[in-house]
Amino acid sequence: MGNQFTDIGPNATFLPNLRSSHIVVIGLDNAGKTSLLYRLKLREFVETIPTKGFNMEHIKVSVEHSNTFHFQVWDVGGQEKLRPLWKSYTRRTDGLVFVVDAAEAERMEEAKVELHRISRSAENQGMPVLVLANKQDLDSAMSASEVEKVLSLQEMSSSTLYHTQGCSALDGQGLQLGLEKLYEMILKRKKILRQSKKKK
Ligand code: G3D
Ligand code: MG
Repeated sequence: MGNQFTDIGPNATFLPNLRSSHIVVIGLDNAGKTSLLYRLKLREFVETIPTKGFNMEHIKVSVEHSNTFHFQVWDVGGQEKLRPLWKSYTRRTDGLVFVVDAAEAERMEEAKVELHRISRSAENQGMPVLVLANKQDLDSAMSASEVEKVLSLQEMSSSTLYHTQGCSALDGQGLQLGLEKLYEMILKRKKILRQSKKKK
């Protein structure tokens, strides 16, 4: 597994000539990550490279009117044994998508611990975070604002831009909006970084 990881690490550029954002998709097992990726890929399939232990998937998504942007999406299994790898996956990425099963209140604390662990790690300081409160098609699902509260997103570092979006991988609701918000945050962060560089 170690070799595979370095062979096709997050820096591998499969779409060299395209304007692309590096997005990492993570979350506990059963949150709906794979389902979300499949839902997104219906728009336009680019490439999927399944490997032992994790999937690397590329998708192309339309964001706003005529703009099309390329997302490299990493679907990392949320299983216990893979969690220490999350930090490596999330290095040098533009944005993080954290998927939670909004209908599973019992696992929110577990999800919260993992999300804060990742967002606190030095490499990810300031990386925009889109939380997808998935499975909104279920009556028992917590709303986006309830999820935001229970995950204590306001406790993340003050430099971290975040947004919580309710969605459903089942019917697709909320996905486009969520990605648009993520893209806005990425642009905003790039602008902030440029401005702070100029000041130095
Ligand atoms: P993961 O990749 O994060 O581990 P999966 O999660 O995409 O494999 O999804 C786990 C289970 O949740 C699957 O059910 C899947 O169909 C279901 N699921 C994912 N997204 C949604 C959603 O938006 N609404 C509902 N109702 N179910 C969803 P199974 O039964 O196949 O295990
Ligand atoms: Mg999966």
